[in-house]
Amino acid sequence: METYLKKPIFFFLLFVFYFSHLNRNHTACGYSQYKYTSERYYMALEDTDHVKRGFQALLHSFLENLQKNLSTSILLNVAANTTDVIEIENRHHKLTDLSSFFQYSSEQAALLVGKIELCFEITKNESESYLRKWEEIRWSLQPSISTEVKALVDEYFIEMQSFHTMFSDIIDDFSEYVAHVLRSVRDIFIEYADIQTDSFRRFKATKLCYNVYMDFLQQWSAIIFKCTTATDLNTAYDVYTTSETTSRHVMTQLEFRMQRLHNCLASRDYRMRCQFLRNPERDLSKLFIKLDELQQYFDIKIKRGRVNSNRKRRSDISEGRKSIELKLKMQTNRDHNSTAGNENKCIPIDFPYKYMSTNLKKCFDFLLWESK
Ligand SMILES: *[C@@H]1O[C@H](CO)[C@@H](O)[C@H](O)[C@H]1NC(C)=O
Ligand SMILES: *[C@@H]1O[C@H](CO)[C@@H](O)[C@H](O)[C@H]1NC(C)=O
Ligand SMILES: *[C@@H]1O[C@H](CO)[C@@H](O)[C@H](O)[C@H]1NC(C)=O
Ligand SMILES: *[C@@H]1O[C@H](CO)[C@@H](O)[C@H](O)[C@H]1NC(C)=O
Ligand SMILES: CC(=O)N[C@H]1CO[C@H](CO)[C@@H](O)[C@@H]1O
Repeated sequence: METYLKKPIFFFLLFVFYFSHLNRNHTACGYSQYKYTSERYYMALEDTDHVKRGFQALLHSFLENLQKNLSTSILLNVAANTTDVIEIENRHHKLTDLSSFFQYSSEQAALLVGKIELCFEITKNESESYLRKWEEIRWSLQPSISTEVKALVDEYFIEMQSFHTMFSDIIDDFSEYVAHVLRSVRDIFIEYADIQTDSFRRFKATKLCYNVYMDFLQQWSAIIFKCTTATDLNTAYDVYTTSETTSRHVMTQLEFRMQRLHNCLASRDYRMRCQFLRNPERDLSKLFIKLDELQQYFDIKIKRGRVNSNRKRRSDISEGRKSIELKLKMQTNRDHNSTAGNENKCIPIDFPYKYMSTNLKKCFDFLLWESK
């Protein structure tokens, strides 16, 4: 072939190679041959995110809607030209809408807890599956590969295992906290919805009573809602989002390491390409730092600044001290009767009867109530 033809052909081949390379599914640093992290993991993240955004949107405009739906002055204007029957029906709907809202929100909180717990479990399993993949590679090594390299692969594996243990512990702590917060939101909302349904059964449906009761519910719904969704819920969203970001990063890094191991063992040049195996601690140090940061973030967010200044190094982690400490802390938090104990401080005892004006009390069949 003429030399003047060779050059374009060379560039053409380079071009083809480059674009065929681009068109592959890339996951880690552009040269992933296999997708190591499962679709299931990414789908779980997406799905959870979707439900989380839905839940946030649902709660987002509650206070405005409450104002709109239960404002008696707006209803009075509308009602000026309607019959009493229509008007009362209208108000009846507003009140059932309100309790439906709390019931639905409670269900959504429960759904979100389920999604988040599953997502965290899949995350842990995904991390564990990297250990299995590493072992598979270890067992399928060619006999020609030296025992020295095999030993290095084993040592690296031990470091990965230690990373996995630490990562799983942190995920467990995050999961416990987020689930705890969301479950208490679920419990308060459903209790409040039940109280409304129950009260409504004893309600005397007159025009005046509707007005007084709607004012009452508008005021208390705002109080109870704000109390339930205050700092803890926002912290829980934050904790979840942060752990999700870190988890994505961890998966990319693990994937990268699998690919690198694969490449190094497939090449004949171990000395060059398997360098990273020689010092697993250093090679994984950035990932361990990432976990440390995550743990610190968690301590600051949850323990509200009461941070143990001596950051725990890995030597401690293998003893599992940190996670036991955290679990104990969470257990003591939860021990005050989780379903109806400290969480439901947002709904006062003997609500609503005790908090009603004398006028409003007259609107209920309160003989039934007092005998309760
Ligand atoms: C990977 O590539 C295949 C085939 O080209 C495609 O069907 C699939 O959706 C891709 N997956 C991702 C995550 O891009
Ligand atoms: C307000 O009314 C709308 C329409 O009836 C309903 O969809 C919504 O859930 C209500 N919101 C509240 C907070 O009552
Ligand atoms: C995670 O792994 C455990 C143990 O291997 C298994 O029992 C569980 O079903 C897995 N969870 C999910 C969601 O795949
Ligand atoms: C917790 O609830 C149980 C019943 O569910 C009750 O027997 C116990 O006294 C409660 N403990 C506290 C501290 O309220
Ligand atoms: C019940 C009542 O007052 N209905 C009136 C509502 O307003 C229309 C005119 O806008 C009247 O025709 C109705 O009689």
